[in-house]
Amino acid sequence: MKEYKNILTEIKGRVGIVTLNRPKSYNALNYQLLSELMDSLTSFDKDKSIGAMVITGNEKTFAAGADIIDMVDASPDDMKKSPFIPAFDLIRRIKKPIIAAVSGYCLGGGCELAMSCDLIISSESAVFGQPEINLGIIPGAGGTQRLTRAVGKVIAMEMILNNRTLSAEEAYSFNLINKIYPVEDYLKHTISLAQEIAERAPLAVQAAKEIINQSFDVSLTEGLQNERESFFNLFSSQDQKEGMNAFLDKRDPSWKGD
Ligand code: DAK
Repeated sequence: MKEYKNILTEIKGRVGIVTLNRPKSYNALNYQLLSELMDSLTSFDKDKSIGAMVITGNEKTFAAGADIIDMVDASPDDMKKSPFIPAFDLIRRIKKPIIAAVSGYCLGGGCELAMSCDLIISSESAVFGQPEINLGIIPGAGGTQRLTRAVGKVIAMEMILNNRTLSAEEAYSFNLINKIYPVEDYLKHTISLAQEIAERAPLAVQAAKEIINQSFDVSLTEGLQNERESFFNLFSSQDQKEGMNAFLDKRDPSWKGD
């Protein structure tokens, strides 16, 4: 396994796990961390033995946002060249499901990173927020869009205009996250969920992820068309034959991912 400076990587069963690892700066997303994150997600996505990924931090912090030291003297042109842009674009192209396992601070770019994942599992101590207004900026990696789609306009307005933070309970009640567990075992539960998904038919899982995520971008008519095409395509896979034959034979399917 490759050695990185700002993240740790690990494979458990069919799950690739990335742990953000700059605890002294509350996992602030500096440029090197982002490039390591891109590298690790890309290699997990290419690895056929992996079916799903988890991005996590530590119990105190998922990530407190972009590293403010990297941005303090930046010009608009500097920001246009920021690795935030390729990193967040790359996460959108990852084919396998990614689950964010969040505990403690999940702020700014950290909250945007969690929202770029496909599911979010949180510990009871999680705090979600978009505090960029305190720095004289707005969210720039999807916060205004993904947060609004998840929690609705009025809560997003309060969070982004006035730095309202959400507890785990509130985030759950506003549909921002999937589940809450005690701090001691939120990560264990996240990895189990990722493993369950990773053991399912890989092509169908990836097709479902793609079409659900596309639904935020397209009209209902286009989305239904995309769904239908993807559905038809799966009938050219061996896994579809295997899944249906296994059902009829009353046995467990054995997925090949082709
Ligand atoms: N950046 C750099 N350092 C940070 C940091 C951050 N985001 N967050 C925390 N730290 C550092 C602190 O400076 C401190 O460092 P030392 O003084 O020990 O050297 C250390 O972590 C501990 O922090 P505190 O002393 O402040 O600890 P507290 O427990 O009192 O408070 C806190 C914890 C997380 C509530 C607080 O540190 C905090 O408010 N942090 C900043 C949160 C924030 O404002 N986040 C938003 C950042 S802006 C882009 C798209 C998006 C973005 C960027 C580019 N493009 C499209 C190009 C995203 C922007 C953002 O995320």
